[in-house]
Amino acid sequence: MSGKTVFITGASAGFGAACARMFATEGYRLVLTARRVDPLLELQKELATQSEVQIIPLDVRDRAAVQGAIESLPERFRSIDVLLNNAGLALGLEPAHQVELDDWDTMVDTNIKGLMYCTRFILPGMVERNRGHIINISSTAGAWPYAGGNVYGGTKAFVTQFSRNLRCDLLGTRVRVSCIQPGMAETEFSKVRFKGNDEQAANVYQGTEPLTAVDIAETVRWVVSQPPHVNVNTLELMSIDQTWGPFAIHREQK
Ligand code: NDP
Ligand code: 8X3
Repeated sequence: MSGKTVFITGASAGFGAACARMFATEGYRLVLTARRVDPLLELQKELATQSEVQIIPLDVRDRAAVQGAIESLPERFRSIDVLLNNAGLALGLEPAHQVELDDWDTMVDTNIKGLMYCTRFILPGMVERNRGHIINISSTAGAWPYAGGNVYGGTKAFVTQFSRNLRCDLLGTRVRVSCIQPGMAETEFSKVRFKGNDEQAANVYQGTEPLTAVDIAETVRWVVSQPPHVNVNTLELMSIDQTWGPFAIHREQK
């Protein structure tokens, strides 16, 4: 056992669940959080022989709940070594003038404000102990624009820049901050984006070999296992089947 503790948001599916399995193999104690309890219970059962697992039903948009969850952690889980800020979602792919405003609110509240709350309530302990690692899951959508990416990409650009700014604030401490920017990966992400439309979700990956949640977990493993003086700032990865497009140009028909 490493004796270390990781706190993962969005551990009920996708990257978060794969990272929970990866951290279990590294001997971490796990604090697994998400809104859905059943998948967390299943994961706790699956990993019980490997790790001590504390599960917390948590909606990261609820500031008081985030504070309460962190402040009431059992003693053995209180000293958090790694915070994996992973919970997040995209909703819709409509152009900005047609989008559901509630979807924009949900993405901002989850991807930006939820990540802010978890960071703000966990970071003081890391600074006090003069050790810790915050790993923020951003996206290629935060670095590169695409049609319909409007607020989702904006929230991920926040995550990337917030990560860099945290590093500036933490200079002189041994607290590390890393930002991972994956491209297209097959998880529940597209099912959520297209609100349960399985066919639309499957079309995103059709004919490609997308990144997997395990690919992201292995990336996180590499990032956390660097020597303590090495801070991986930003790391972008994509499937071999994805790359950048050319500029889009509108031409009037003559
Ligand atoms: P999934 O939909 O598979 O998992 C998302 C996780 O976030 C779930 O565990 C979900 O749990 C949790 N979550 C969503 N809303 C909340 C909330 N309000 N409070 C707490 N937990 C919440 O998607 P991914 O694993 O693919 O996504 C993980 C992260 O990676 C996200 O931030 C996403 O934006 C990012 N990302 C994904 C990419 C992809 O192509 N898949 C590429 C780049 C980045 P529950 O519903 O139980 O609350
Ligand atoms: C998820 C990747 O390209 O669907 O962040 O925005 S993308």
